[in-house]
Amino acid sequence: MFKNAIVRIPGSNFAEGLTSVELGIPNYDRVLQQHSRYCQALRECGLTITTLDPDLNHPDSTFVEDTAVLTSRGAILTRPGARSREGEVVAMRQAISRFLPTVLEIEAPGTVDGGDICEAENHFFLGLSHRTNEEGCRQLAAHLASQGYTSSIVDVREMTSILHLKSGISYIGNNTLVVMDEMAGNELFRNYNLIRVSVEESYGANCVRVNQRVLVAAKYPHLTAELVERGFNPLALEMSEFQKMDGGLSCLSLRF
Ligand code: CIR
Repeated sequence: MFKNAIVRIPGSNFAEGLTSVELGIPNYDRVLQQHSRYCQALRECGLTITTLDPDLNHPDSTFVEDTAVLTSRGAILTRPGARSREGEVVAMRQAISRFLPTVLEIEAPGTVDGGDICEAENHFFLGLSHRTNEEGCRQLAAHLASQGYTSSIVDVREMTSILHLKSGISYIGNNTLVVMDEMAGNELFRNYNLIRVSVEESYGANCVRVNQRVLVAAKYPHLTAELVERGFNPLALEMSEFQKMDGGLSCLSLRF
């Protein structure tokens, strides 16, 4: 069960962040509305939210998930792979240390974005991507092992349609992975129940189990129906403005 979440209000320069997609410029009013609804959804799932102020020095800083890997055994601060995002970790260290010890961190030349790290109970999938490098994976695997977790690496560097591992895969409990079709054949996932997501709905593969609900991006009817069929309780959220900046549902919060 999660009890808490940390979020950061998007800054007025949110649209100046990094993106690799051409879906248009985010509308700031809608960004704030969607973010506020997202926070409300977390509250509906029973979480107490710590809300950080906008950080205009870091336009991508609303994507807080990338700055830390939180487990029930402690926090590991990351070292984001994009130069413009490195400074985001300093503020996050302070915010997290109110709740959890933050003695472990990724050090140069390692890089890790939290969006590449998928927790599946006691095992972690570490996405080797253009943000998370081999040294980052090595350090993180060692930190996780020190907390009693196993891990394996999933190389997504050739998958041009996704930024992070979790853009294409999510663990939602009950031994179930939601996974985009392109990744579903990976041997590492063979012992899981898979909910496969078609190319048309692939943005929906980034969903988040929060206590009794599964937060899922709105407008993906097949995925939502399949979640219901498999006994999950989806809560659909409009994410259009974050999608324009390559952001998925999971990246807007750190949950613990
Ligand atoms: C970036 O490119 O870093 C941001 N614009 C989006 C980060 C999304 N993070 C995530 O999915 N975990």
